[in-house]
Amino acid sequence: MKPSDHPDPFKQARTEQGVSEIDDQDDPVQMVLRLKDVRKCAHNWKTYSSEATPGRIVVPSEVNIRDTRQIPFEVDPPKHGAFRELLDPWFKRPLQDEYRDKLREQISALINEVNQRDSIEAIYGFSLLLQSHALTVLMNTPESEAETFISWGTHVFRSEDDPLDAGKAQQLYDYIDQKIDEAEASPSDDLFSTLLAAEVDGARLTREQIKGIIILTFAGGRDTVINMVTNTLAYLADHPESLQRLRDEPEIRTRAIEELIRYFSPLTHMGRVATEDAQVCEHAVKADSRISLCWASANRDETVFENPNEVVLDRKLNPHVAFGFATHNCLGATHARTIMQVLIDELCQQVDHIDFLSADENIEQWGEFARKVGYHKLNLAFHSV
Ligand code: EMZ
Repeated sequence: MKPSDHPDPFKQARTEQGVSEIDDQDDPVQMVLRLKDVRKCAHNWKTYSSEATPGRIVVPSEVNIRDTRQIPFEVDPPKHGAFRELLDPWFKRPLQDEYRDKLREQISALINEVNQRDSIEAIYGFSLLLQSHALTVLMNTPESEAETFISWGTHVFRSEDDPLDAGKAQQLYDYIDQKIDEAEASPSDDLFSTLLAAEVDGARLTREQIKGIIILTFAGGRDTVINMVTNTLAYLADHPESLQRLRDEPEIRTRAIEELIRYFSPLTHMGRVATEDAQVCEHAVKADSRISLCWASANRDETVFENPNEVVLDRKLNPHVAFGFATHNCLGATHARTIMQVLIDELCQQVDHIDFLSADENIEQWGEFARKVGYHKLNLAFHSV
């Protein structure tokens, strides 16, 4: 085992049963573990709904810290489609040169800075900064807002000793309320103002709907992007030959990024609520009970991926589901992929190698499964080319 490895805790349960039940705040969840079943259930939104009580499809459930429905994430078709139509153009802006150039400027400056230091703690000294600055580009708000985002830490609903921190959540809700007020008073071209002016099915969005979209924008891509970036740095530190290969063979970078996303699967799983009695892998799923689509397990499914527990940088067939699948595939995926492209390009250009100094792993516990999702601390030393 190398320090940057992420073992697969689901193998036995996936191959033997295909599902495994865990408890979550006395509201059990049947985890679906095989790729084929995960895709089937994700596709079947009529039986496995996302439109339950707000927060209930998230595992751990957020019903106790959130009343606002996140949009489009907690809305089913056909309404879901109308919201996606409104939001897709905004969330596809990362494909524009100007957007990419802004990210490049931010990420290049950050790498240049860490290159000068003897060592850094990568989460608070790199990934959190990168995610927060990039978020200002996604929201089209002044870059100075990043300071506020940084002050919230790595998860908007979780703090170090509390996996569901109501006080912390309130901070985010207050910020959003204040920004909507400001946008009402003096509109700009940021996401708040754009949503205030937008219509869905011929009607203006309600304030609650705008909040639901913005909360998702803040919460959905927070710890996931931070873990993705941190895990990538740890991997490249541990595998200098891979950094060299990415430098020498730029044509494999797109594949390499998908492979890293598959391997790290920053979001372990996402829930659904059954609307009727159903069955997964011969296990009964009762109406109104929860299942989870375990992207992390599906992405190591040995019946689909050859050498699933290895990072194969130029993996050719890679039908991973790290960004979800079907109706609810990730709205922020283009932003996340663009961050990864710019990050890899800039690392190849500016960094000769990275020393892995020490790490404190972040292990999630889901019932019997202990899954490494990233790090609490990761100390690295960057060496410029
Ligand atoms: C929800 C979720 C979305 C949830 C795609 O994932 O991300 C989680 O980190 C949040 O806690 O509220 O936004």
